[in-house]
Amino acid sequence: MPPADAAQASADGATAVGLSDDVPAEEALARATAHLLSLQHSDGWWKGDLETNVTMDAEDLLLREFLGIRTPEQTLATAAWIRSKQRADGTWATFHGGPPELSTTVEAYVALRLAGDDPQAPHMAAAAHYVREAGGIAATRVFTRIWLALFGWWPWERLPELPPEILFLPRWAPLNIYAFGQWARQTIVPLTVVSAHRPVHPAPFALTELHADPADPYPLRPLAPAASWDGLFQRLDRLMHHYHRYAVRPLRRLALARAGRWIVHRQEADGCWGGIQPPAVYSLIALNLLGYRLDHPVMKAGLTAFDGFTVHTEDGRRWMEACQSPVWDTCLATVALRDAGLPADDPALVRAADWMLGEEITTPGDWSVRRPNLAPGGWAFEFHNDTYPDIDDTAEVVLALRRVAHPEPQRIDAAVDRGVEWNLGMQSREGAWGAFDVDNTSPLPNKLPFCDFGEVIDPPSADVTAHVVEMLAEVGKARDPRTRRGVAWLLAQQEADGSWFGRWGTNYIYGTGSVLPALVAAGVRPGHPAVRRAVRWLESRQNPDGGWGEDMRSYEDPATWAGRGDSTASQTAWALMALLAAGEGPAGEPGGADRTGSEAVERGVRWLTRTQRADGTWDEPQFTGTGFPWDFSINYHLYRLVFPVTALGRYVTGRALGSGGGGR
Ligand code: R03
Repeated sequence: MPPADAAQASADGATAVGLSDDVPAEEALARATAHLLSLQHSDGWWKGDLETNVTMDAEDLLLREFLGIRTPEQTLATAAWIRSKQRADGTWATFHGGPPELSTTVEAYVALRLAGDDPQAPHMAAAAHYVREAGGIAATRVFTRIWLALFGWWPWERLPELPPEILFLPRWAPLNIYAFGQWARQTIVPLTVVSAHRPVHPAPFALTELHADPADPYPLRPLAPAASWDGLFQRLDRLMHHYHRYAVRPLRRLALARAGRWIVHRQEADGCWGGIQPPAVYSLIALNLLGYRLDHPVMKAGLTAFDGFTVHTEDGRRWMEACQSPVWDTCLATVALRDAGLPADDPALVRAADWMLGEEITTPGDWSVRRPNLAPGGWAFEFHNDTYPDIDDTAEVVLALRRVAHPEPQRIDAAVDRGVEWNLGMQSREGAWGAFDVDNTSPLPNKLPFCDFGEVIDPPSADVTAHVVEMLAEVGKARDPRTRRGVAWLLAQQEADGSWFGRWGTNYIYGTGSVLPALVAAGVRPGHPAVRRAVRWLESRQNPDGGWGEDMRSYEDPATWAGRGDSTASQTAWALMALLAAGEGPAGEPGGADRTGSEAVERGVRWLTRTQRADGTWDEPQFTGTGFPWDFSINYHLYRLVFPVTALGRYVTGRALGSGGGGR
């Protein structure tokens, strides 16, 4: 254990240094590394469970009910899972310890009724009571009411219109499908088919107990002033409802046929769409309505894909992942293991690199609409999502590949070059990077009454931009004007308190933990005022126990919650990665000669060593991943291990930035 600041830490009494039960960082790192290695699949990849919330499970049962394929076994096992996630007050949340969430609770309740739970049973009555108090079915989000409309529990006429004719809008027109983020685009196209058909599957029971006002169960929402954006789009929506009735039939037929082709064309090799749950479920419903029978190969493959997203627990419960993260987990694990000191030619790392090389996407995708002349060369997050490589995964895979000494280095070099060029080509006009597309910043999609959940556009974010900048710096492009524009954008995005917003991880700790290593890699000196302000912010948010944590509430109420919450392993690691990159850290360690000893780092490291489990990993029930700020949260089960390995590795070896370049 480095002796830095020991006297000071003991003196302030917050944490004593050298407690007898303290495990040295080297030992904690060795255990964590062994555990991480043990999780690698023999094909070379890692994949931690991607845990979200029970809407995934409820919608799985509703989909199967709608298609007529729901089995008693699935229903029993899924209902057991949903019940196990209900809290004492009868509600469900979207993240560990979160507040009751109305739409989630309605969907979970309906699924349990499908499973035969008695509405009079205490757990059901408590849920229904909460739903009525919170405004009833009428107050749920559009997606929830679409699921209810499929069974006649909500009238289609009282849902926002989504005409399939939008597929005819040219690329330059406002609200054309490419103005939406990839996930929204993939979801909206099948939903245009569904809402044009307005199907109603006979309801197996009534849901009157979920109406706030039984006298007016399907209230029209009041119109906003005509002169406001909301008001304008609401009136447009009313117009569209008239159009639904008088839609020119041949035009509609053409639009539906086009939507069908668009969907089928985008089915991935595993049968999924876009790698994520919403497009998959709505595409199956849409294609079914377009006449695809369940034994059609497209439908069969789509249904089989769900089996791959199903997790079975040892006690017989069953739950669904919203998405799968093998590429993301594998590149992060590769970087972590190199940081931990594994040799660049370790067979585990060569296997990982081989697998990542095979995952490179070599065909154009939806991103080509905005960049028709850009050559392919990116990576997606999932096993199969060739239409949608993303910029975040591509940056991290490049960082990972460069750290491996592969027997055929020219294959690595060529893949790295293509990844770098693809990411450079995907830079948005403001100099930063979004996740899937270039310049996906139109404000209009957000104004649609349909879009009341999550994000629907994909503007540049600080975390993705930081990962790209770090990667570009490591491949020797720190002085490239495109990298410099990214750096300038990041500096301009810093919050007044010194932190950065986290779009895909929670929240300011993730943003700051992504940006500081990138800035320093790109040549911003640790003494730069922006770096100093960020360091002070991190130090001010360190918990008395030495760790860092940030609750999802920081998205709703940053004034109270930014950088605050129970300490977690992943967030403590992000803070440490930032501080180490900024030159804070163990004094007198190899490579750390110019560092000042940092008490914050010592205390953070001790939080990790003290809370580590005997098997080398950490417990982390808290959700620290972000799908959509506040609306959709993720517990990435590998985060609790992979980020502490990186942080401890960089601490122990004294390498602030994992220094890429592998063994070559
Ligand atoms: C960590 C960085 C890598 N990152 C990709 C991360 C992907 C995370 C999983 C995304 O899963 C989704 C779940 C979703 N739900 N609902 C939607 C959705 C999208 C993605 C959704 C919401 C609104 C519309 C359409 C779909 Br409109 C549950 C870059």
